[in-house]
Amino acid sequence: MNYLKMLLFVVTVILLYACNAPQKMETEQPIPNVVIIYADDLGYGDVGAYGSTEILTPNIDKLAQGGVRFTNGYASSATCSPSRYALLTGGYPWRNERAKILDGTAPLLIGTDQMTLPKMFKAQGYHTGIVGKWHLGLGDGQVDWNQRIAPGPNEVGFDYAYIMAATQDRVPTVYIENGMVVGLDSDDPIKVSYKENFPGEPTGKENPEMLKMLWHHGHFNTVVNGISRIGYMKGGTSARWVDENMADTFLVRAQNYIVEHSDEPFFLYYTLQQPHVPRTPHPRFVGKTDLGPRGDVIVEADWCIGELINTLEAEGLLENTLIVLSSDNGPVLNDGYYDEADTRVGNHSPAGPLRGGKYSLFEAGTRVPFITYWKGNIEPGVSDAVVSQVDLLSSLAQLVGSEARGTDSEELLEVFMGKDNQGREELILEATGRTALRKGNWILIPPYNGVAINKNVNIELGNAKEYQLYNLSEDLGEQHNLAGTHKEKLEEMIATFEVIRGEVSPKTEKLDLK
Ligand code: NG6
Ligand code: CA
Repeated sequence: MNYLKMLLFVVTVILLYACNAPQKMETEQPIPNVVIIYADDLGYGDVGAYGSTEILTPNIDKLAQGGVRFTNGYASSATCSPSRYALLTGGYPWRNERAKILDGTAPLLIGTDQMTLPKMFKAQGYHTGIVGKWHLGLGDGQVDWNQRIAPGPNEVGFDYAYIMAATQDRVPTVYIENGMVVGLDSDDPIKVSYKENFPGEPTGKENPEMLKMLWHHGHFNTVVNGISRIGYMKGGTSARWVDENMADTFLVRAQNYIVEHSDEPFFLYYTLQQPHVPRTPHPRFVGKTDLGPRGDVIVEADWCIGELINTLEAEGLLENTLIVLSSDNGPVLNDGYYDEADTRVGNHSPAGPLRGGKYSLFEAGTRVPFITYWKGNIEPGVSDAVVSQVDLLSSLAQLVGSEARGTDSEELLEVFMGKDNQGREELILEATGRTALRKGNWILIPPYNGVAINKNVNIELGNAKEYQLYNLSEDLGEQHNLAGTHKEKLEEMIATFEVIRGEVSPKTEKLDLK
């Protein structure tokens, strides 16, 4: 009898607990699907909602008008792989020495034991998918592209992955679905090398007559679809992508993913390839702007985003999906091909009012369009809170009731939901291995020896022999270096910078600060 009573008690407790558990989900908001839409090299001024009048982006603007538009939203870095690393892991990329722009044969940058956004979601019962650009390395450095390629996205938390390995301008120029090259003919195996060409294979350097888009700097190796790339590749002919179809290919996969998982919570990381080089709009977008292919692919990207939103709406999911839109780094015009991006830019300002661009420690390198949208759940508005993509891991974990946190990821859920305006107090910005500090409205850029301007891409990198100190509240364009006149502020900023950067291993910490 006593035994039975106890059993009853235990069963009752378990039942009570089981009934209570879902309450977490029933608090203020329902637990939504999460879709991160991530553009490649889209600048702060490239979007209508951020002031562009020459390139129209009605679909992104709709998200901005119906959600929170951040005016101080940052990618962690001024280049792609480091920013993607930070977004997915919640850790600053400068803590990982390998977090640099990766070749197509680079090994996986994220440790399979690291916490990641998709792992966090998965643990909360979500299905997780990535469609688009990966650029975080694959395999262990010895990849056979004709076998299953691992570890990759599936091994760091994505249940489904349909990706390009690196960038549109790097080999291998094939899609990879859950580790397998799509459409590969086993009689025509793929070989990839970043060291030397395969005998007899044409290159942009030796066979310019094959090119439909000429290279300006770099990009003179293997020719695929009349465009020469970075790196060498042989074989895999049936699997090679058609550049002009890439946007549609990714869009359809992303839409299918949503439809297939509409009856369960999902996290979709939709990483568009535009407007990174080579810019290859589908023919139906050619001439949509007066700016040439760069403008046209931004219009194409905006259309894709609109179509994705339509799919969410058609599936009845728009009120139950948090959408985050951003870009991996700032804008660049000539990034290695003659595609008229610089000659036809006209009055358009890809960086908006900001200084610099991709690769730069100035604001335009890392400050990017950043929008959160959740129909019916986010009060529309504009926020000037400082937020970074590195904060998404901890903040989205808060959203879905997960205890997971990223090393450098702040809990800013209320800010992302537009309910609080208190963003980060401090943020380290990174550009090609160099770092700067934003604290409050102030920017500190320590001395760096490199060239002031990268002449190839015509972008000011932020390098100077002396400290640079800018007050963004009065000088958004970083024109007036106050280091000479604001000694106290300078010392305070240097001290903060050293405290944060001091956690870096001594090898990379060798910055001559004084
Ligand atoms: C650079 C490429 C550039 C682009 C970039 C990566 C040259 C000369 N330039 O090395 O074209 O591919 O890497 O861009 O090769 S990112 O957005 O993926 O970081
Ligand atoms: Ca990029």
